[in-house]
Amino acid sequence: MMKTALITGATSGIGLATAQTLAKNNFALVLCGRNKEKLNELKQELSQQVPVETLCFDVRDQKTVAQQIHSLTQSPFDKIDVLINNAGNAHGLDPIDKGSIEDWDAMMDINVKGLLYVSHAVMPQMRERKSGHIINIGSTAGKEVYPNGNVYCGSKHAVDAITTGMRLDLNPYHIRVGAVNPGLVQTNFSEVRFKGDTERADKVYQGYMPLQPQDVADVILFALTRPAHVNIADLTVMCTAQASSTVLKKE
Ligand code: 8X3
Repeated sequence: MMKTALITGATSGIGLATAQTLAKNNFALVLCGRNKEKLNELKQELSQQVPVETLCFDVRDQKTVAQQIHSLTQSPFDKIDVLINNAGNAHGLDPIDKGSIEDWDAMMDINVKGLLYVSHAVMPQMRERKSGHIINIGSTAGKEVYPNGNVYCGSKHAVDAITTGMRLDLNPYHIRVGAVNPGLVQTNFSEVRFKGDTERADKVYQGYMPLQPQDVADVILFALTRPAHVNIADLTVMCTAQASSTVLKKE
C-alpha cells in the first residue's frame, strides 16, 4: 500500500532530493517549505508520479505549523506514515564570544523548536494508529563539536538527544524513530551559513568530492524501505574525504 511521507524543507538540498527519490519510489508526498512558488513547481513536477500536497509554513511559526498539518484531511494525506524532519540551517561560524543573538535564535528556533513543532502536530496520529516512522536529519555536528560550531553544534546535539527521547517515548506505539547524520553535503547550506557570501561558501566544497543531496536521500530511502522489524536508529554518513568535522583530505 502507498505510504505518505511529510518532508520539511522540501524545496532544496537534502529535502528536495528526498522528495524526488520518494516520488520515484511511490510514496505520496506532503511537501513543506517556506517558498510557495518553489513548492508549486515541485508539486507540478512530482504529481506526475504520485499524489502530492504542499504546505507553506516556516517551522518557527508553531500556530501555522499546527493549523496547516491539521488541515490535511483528505486521503492519502490525512495519514502520515513517514515524517522526515529535514528543515534546518546554520547561521554564522563565529567564536562564541562574537556570535550573534539573531543567529543563535534562528538555529535553535528552526533546528530544534521547529522540529518539535512539526513532530508535535504529527505524532498523535501515529500514536493512535500505533505505526509510523520518523527520521530526523541530524548532522556530524550533532556528534562532535568543532571550533566556531558552538550553537549550531548545540542545536544538532539537541536533535540527537531528542531523537533518542522520541525513540524511547514512542516505543510503546511501534513507531520507528531514527536519525540520519550527514557530514559535508554540497547544498546551499554554506551559502546560508555565510549569508550569501558565495565565494566563501563555494570554498567549503572545493578540492574534494563532497556528499551530494542524492547520497543522503539514498540513505533515507534505505532506512524507509527496511522490513517493519528493522529500525535504522542512528546513521552517520560522510564523504570519503572526510574523517571527522575537522579532518578533511583536500587535494
Ligand atoms: C553540516 C555539516 O560540518 O558544516 O551539518 O557541521 S557541518
